[in-house]
Amino acid sequence: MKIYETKSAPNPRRVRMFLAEKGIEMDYVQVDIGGAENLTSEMRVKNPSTKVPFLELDDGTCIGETLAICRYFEEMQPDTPLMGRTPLEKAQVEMWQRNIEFSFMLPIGMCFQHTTGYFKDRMEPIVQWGEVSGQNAIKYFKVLNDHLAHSTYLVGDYFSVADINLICALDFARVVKIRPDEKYTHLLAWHKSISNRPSAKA
Ligand SMILES: N[C@@H](CCC(=O)N[C@@H](CS)C(=O)NCC(=O)O)C(=O)O
Repeated sequence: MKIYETKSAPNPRRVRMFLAEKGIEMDYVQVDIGGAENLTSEMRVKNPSTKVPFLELDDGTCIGETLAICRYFEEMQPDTPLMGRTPLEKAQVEMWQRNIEFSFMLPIGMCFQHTTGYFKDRMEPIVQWGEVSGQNAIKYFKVLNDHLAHSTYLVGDYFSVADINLICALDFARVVKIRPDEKYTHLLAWHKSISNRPSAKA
C-alpha cells in the first residue's frame, strides 16, 4: 500500500504523524499540488476529491480524507489507540477533532488560499474572505488557551489525533503569519510539548 501526499502540506502531515505514533512504516508518493498534479485525469480516477492525502491499498482501493485514513489504521492496528479508548474518550476526541477542523484548520486554509492566491489556477481568491478567516482563526486561540489551562492535551491526559490535527494546523498557520500571542501561555506550553514528540518530525 502507499499514500499519495505532499510533504509541505498540513493534511498529509496529520497522517504521517498518526502513523509515526503507531510505528507504522509507509511508502509515500509525492504529488505536486502546486503544479496541479492532483488534478490530472489519472489522479481523479484514483481519488475523485482530488485532495491529498489519499491511501491506495494493494488491491487498488483508494481512501481519501485524512480522518478516514486514520480510522482505517486505527482499526487495523489499535495499538497505540489515538482515537479514544472508551466511549466517552471517543466522543471527546471526535468533538475536539471537529472543533479544530471547523474553527481553526478550515479558517487557516481559507486564509492561505484566499490571501496568497496559491491555487488561483483552480479557484477565485477573495482576499477579504481570506483576511476575515484569518481573524476568526486568531479568535480561536483564546478558546484553546482557556481549555489547555486545565488539560494536558485536548482530551484530558490522553494524547489523541485531535492534538495531531491542532499542531499540524498551528504550524501551517505560520505560512500566513498567524501565531499565538505570548499571552497564550497554556497553548504555547502545549505546542512545545507536542513539538518535542518524535512523531512531530514525521
Ligand atoms: N478534507 C480533506 C482536505 C484535504 C486537503 O485540503 N488537502 C490539500 C492539501 S493540505 C490539497 O490537496 N489541496 C490541493 C487542491 O486544493 O487542489 C482531508 O481532511 O484530507
